[in-house]
Amino acid sequence: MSLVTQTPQWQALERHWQQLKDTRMGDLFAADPQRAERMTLSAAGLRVDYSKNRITQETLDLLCDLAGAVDLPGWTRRMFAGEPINNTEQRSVLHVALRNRSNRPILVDGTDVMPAVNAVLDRMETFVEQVRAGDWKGYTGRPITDVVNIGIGGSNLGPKMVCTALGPYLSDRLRVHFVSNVDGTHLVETVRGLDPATTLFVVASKTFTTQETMTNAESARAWALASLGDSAAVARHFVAVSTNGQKVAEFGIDTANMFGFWDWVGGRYSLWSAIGLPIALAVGFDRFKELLEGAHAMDEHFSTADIRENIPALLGLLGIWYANFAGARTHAVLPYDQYLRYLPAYLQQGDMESNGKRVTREGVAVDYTTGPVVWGEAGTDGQHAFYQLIHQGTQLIPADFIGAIHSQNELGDHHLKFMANYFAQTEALMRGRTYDEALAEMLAAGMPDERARFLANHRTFPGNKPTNSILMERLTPYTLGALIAMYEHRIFTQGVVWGVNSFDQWGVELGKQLAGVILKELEAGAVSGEHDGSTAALLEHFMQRRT
Ligand code: G6Q
Repeated sequence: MSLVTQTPQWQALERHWQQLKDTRMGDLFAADPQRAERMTLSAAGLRVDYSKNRITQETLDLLCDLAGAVDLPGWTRRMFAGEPINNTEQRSVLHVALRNRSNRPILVDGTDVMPAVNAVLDRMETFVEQVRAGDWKGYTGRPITDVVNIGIGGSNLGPKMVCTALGPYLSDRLRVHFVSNVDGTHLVETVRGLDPATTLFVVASKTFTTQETMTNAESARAWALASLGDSAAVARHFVAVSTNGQKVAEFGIDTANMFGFWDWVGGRYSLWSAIGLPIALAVGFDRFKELLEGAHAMDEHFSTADIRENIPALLGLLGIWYANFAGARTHAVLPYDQYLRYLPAYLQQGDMESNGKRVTREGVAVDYTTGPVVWGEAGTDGQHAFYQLIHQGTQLIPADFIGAIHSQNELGDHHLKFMANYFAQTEALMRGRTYDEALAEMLAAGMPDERARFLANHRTFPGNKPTNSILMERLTPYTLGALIAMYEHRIFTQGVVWGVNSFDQWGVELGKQLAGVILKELEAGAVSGEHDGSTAALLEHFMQRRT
């Protein structure tokens, strides 16, 4: 199996970058008045303008040839058909089935998964309605006012991000909180002020063995029972979301209060499953369904549109262009929406855990860059912090700007000011400012010639920085679902080009093992394992100071 770098399509792109690397985007716009129109696509409520990229029609043709060479359409078909494309874990990858609102059969080992998916959705709906209506009573007969989701990684980031993003849709009488970190502070600070009699814990863990989650769940149970007294109260105050019924029962949660999912749902792709229970509790089941519908609309687009008109595929290919041919090492996600403030952290996991891989599906070491570092911050805060480096630093940082035409909180002229920044930044990143422009501006302002000439270099911006502008009418459950699914398929596209398995996470598994070994030593109060000098000294120091 040859690496993608040996394909003629890859090599053509390498040559093409050499030809194009000094081309100015401004010149490309000047030469083609239709460029913005030609390089804008719409689907599932999202409008994506990718014209401010360092590309020509030839670049797009070559990138699409590359997608053909790695058989992106074939891999897409295989994913949607339930084939076990997660080859190291021998699993299907079917988050698309969780939001398959068409109910078209999707087979895993010859069995249609849709009846099981729909059955869990039905159970979730019944439960959510009971809790939201106040009909699900706590042990003392009082309705639930607070839900605490205990989970980490994929069992936390997605629901937390979505519950924050859907702020305007939150219930007034049911607050949802998230505890993930095993640092006791997280649980203590979260339950401070909550009443055990009206608090419901959702213990969310695919495996139900994750150290952080199980530790937090046990402490939460102790906190609840310290006040409620009777262990029978657990049945009214704890529900589980898991694939592991046996462990759920061992923990003491009645499996009647367990919402299941399946091994073909990866943690970081699981917010569409029962892991989304806190979302449905927070915004109501109808809104949760709208979220699924938006994602489904994006799935339909991704699985049917030609690559040239396919938003996630093109965004993925543009990322390949910068990472593998232009030398970019990071990708910035910059939402101009305060409700989307956790989106960068969510995508950081989605992307970096999926494509942070060093061998191909076949286990061959790659000789090219794979997943970039994904980072970002909600605008305009980032502008007053790290944008400096994007504008004038030495690294090439492609960036996605995400915004909405209507704010969920129209307050005076805030939204116009906010979006003025959104538009101005992508324009400035592309245009830059030449030495002569900087100089002329300072001289016109009356600055002495010598001082202006000294400062002109500092005030010069190279520009030609690539951005995508993603706009939606309004941030709703539907558009949010579409946006998340767009990024999932962008990640998928890149994984296919790099030939990696985007759906395993052996690095995460390693972390789980390592901490277990050291914990035993900390509990025993003595270093017994084999450690490097630094780790051994750190452990000794820590244990001495604890006694
Ligand atoms: C996600 C990862 C990882 C996982 C957590 C929690 O894709 O596998 O982030 O979600 O480690 O695992 P559990 O849900 O099994 O507790």
